[in-house]
Amino acid sequence: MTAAAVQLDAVVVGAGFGGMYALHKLREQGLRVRVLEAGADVGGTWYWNRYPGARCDVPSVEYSYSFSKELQEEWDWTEIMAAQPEILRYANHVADRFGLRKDIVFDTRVSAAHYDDASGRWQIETEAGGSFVSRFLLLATGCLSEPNTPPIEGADQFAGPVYHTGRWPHEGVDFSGLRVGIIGTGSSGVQAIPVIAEAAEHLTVFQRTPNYTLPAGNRPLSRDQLQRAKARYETIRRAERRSQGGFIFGFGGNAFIAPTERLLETTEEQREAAMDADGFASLRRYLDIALDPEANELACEMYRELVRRQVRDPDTAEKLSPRGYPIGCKRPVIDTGYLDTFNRDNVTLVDLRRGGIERIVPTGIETSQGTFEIDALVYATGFDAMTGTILRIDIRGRDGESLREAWEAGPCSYLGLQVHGFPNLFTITGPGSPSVLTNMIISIEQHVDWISECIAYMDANQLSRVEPEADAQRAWVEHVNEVAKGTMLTAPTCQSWYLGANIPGKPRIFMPYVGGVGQYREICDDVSSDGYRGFRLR
Ligand code: N01
Repeated sequence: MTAAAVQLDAVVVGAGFGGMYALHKLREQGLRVRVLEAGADVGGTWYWNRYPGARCDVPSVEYSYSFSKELQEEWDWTEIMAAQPEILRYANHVADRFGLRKDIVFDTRVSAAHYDDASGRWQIETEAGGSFVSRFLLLATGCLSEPNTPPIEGADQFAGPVYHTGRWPHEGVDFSGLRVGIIGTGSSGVQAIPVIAEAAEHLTVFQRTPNYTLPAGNRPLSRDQLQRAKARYETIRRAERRSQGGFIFGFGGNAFIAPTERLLETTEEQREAAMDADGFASLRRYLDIALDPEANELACEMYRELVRRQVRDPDTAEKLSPRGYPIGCKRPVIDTGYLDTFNRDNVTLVDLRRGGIERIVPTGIETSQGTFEIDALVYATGFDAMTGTILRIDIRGRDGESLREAWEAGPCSYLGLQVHGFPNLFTITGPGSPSVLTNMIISIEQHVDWISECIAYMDANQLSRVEPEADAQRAWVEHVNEVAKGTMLTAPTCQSWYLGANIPGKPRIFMPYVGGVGQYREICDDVSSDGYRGFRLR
């Protein structure tokens, strides 16, 4: 350790919504805090993901901080689900309003964090050679922040510009007059494709797995809707905190239909009538799609029928039809005009199930179906989710054990908050917590509040170290697996990033906690009010 190391109570890694709130909360508690952020400014996911069409899929009245009534009152969202620039403006407003920037070190990537048991301190190093010493280390590194670029032969030979949706240039990209190729049709691809298709001369979409995507139903948020939501904010927030997903769609609009019917109890005529009346949104009506494989398969068939109705060319419709995995096994995808994009003359869909990518050449992409010439290439190929960014840091715990070793067979934690062997290290929305299955901001606030209360309890009781017991951690991991079992999320045919299945060699473990925001909060509160049951406090 160099003499110049900055001495702190807490180091927070990441200045997205998690890190910003952690800084505010812990600073208010009187702690000396520093946030270390790899980017040049705040916003996390909304700082990096500036690709065309990027937008939230949770209503912004709900996907926003609830910790400050004044903040809630003064910020006016303009659309039901805000686009990336508006969310980034909001993040900047929060940083200014609460004076956060003075304690954030930007353009600083953490390379290592080693725990010294003798002093009870974390020693944190940055890639640029900076050193920090801190009692607590909070990883607010985001669940989807380590971009995945698949290794494709010849990729470095491509002559034109190459982009990744998760690292989009801040000055934007002008695709006019260009033949663009895009690989990937997850949430990012599905949002970007319609917008790029409008700008480019030609767009070729390389699709490995078609997705079940439902219309976003986004629209401007009227003054009246906003005022009604603001008037009900307390009720909305209380309901979110008790809910399954951390949202209730309580913004005064009606874009979302609450499921109340059973698909298996409908007749063919009723299903036809539902599809005629509501199109894809009709699939939101049925409760049993998420629960019953037979209902799910029927819903998949309805989905394919709706694709055939929407997409003019029958072969393209067939290519866009998902098969062999259930609706609900992957993160739900919502779109604005996605399927209609494939009715455009300047869009070609390459179904990689009929022959995969063989290599990238300077002028395009070679597949076993032929070569597709392109001038610019976009990877919409997702992330090494939930663990990628954490494990990129060389983290070593009490006995010098590395977190990479501890998580070799998949991430283990107690409550998704702490890892045995790594005292005073907290993960904000880490694996084993509801995180990505929920409204992230509600889950972030719950984690930060719990961690700050734990630190306050330690300070009040002159305790210096907190760490989960091995048994408590084992029991929690079993519980996380148990509740995920039998859901569509862990169906044997499911290949999702929730399971790590998108990264070759990553252990297949279901990472988030399915129990829901309300139940999870009760468990965490019960643990803390029971003297931090399962944690060893020294
Ligand atoms: O990433 P993904 P994403 N050759 O992993 C394909 C959040 N998010 O960035 O399915 C060819 O979902 C891959 O194909 P396959 C949200 O939580 C939210 O789109 O593996 N293709 C897939 O089509 C989301 O779930 C919002 O067969 C390859 C795509 O790339 C998460 O971020 C918006 C390939 C990756 O899809 C990730 O979404 C955007 C290869 N070698 C993102 N490798 C909203 O709030 C991968 N693919 C709306």
